[in-house]
Amino acid sequence: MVDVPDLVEQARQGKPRAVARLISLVEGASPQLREVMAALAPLTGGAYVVGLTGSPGVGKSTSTSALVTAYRKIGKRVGVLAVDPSSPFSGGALLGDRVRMSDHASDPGVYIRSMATRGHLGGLAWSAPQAIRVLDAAGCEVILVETVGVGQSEVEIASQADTSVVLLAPGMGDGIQAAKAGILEIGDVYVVNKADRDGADATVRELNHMLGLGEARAAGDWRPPIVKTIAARAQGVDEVVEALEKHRAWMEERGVLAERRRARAAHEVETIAVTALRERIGDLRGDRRLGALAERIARGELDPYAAADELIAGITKG
Ligand SMILES: Nc1nc2c(ncn2[C@@H]2O[C@H](COP(=O)(O)OP(=O)(O)OP(=O)(O)O)[C@@H](O)[C@H]2O)c(=O)[nH]1
Ligand SMILES: [Mg+2]
Repeated sequence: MVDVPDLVEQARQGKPRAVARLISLVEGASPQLREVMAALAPLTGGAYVVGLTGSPGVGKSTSTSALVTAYRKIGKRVGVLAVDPSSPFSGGALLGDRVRMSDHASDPGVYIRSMATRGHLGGLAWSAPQAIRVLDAAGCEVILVETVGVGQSEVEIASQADTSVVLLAPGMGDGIQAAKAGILEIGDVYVVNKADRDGADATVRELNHMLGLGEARAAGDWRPPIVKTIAARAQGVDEVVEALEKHRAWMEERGVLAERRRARAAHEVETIAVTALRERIGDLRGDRRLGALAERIARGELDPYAAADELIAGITKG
């Protein structure tokens, strides 16, 4: 058993080991999470959460690392969460992340963590927001969340940020791939990285067209900017920070930030509740109650809807 109040206090002071420990509790879906989250709740709300998403290899980690440097320059405490849908120990991508991120390894103002789910039922959609809460409570003023823009839950995580950044690179039909993956709709800021390669301007044009950025918008609507970067040389990164700050200011002026955070909280609750329900229903397999209901359905005495209602009523009673 973990001494939760002590661990939370240490995390609040920004002690990396305590933060790591708390995120491990999230990853492992620890039964002590209820206590942890209750203790963290009053400490949260200070962080600005930025999601970065895009196809594999587009330069998310390189950009994240460059953004960390940029935010450190202006004195912000930064948290990074690299969300990996598979195991954190397989695949070269994360190894690459570690190498690049090691630039910041000795900086106490930066906390970097990659996270996987180890097959928990709720998956990343369940765990990522809770890991973000840990970093928020630990005093990170900016939290950068890197997710690969493939798969529904990764896109979902990215779309739950305060500001979502969608990265593309020239060539490879990246724009079309992004559109297929459903990440084109979620961008508040678009980045065309690898601008040192041929075709960056064509990608910007293509993106402009796909997003309908040429079309008229209502006055005061957010018009997602497209920023060209060479993340590997930290070029254009200050412009990305500028675009992020503009979006944040725009959201604050219009109450959009508060609205997004409420929507995020609602989504979080829903995910936790649905996961808990699914777990309880899963536990019922082979259970007498479910068996009895199935028996009545098979005999034509009961329809499956009525049975499902009865089942839900039964498991939510306690
Ligand atoms: N030419 C060029 N290469 C870049 C640039 N930015 C990143 N790269 C390279 O692109 C490769 C992939 O970069 P990453 O930052 O690991 O990309 P990622 O999107 O995080 O990749 P995954 O996490 O595997 O999806 C690396 O070899 C980088 O060095 C750039 O601006 N120009
Ligand atoms: Mg990466």
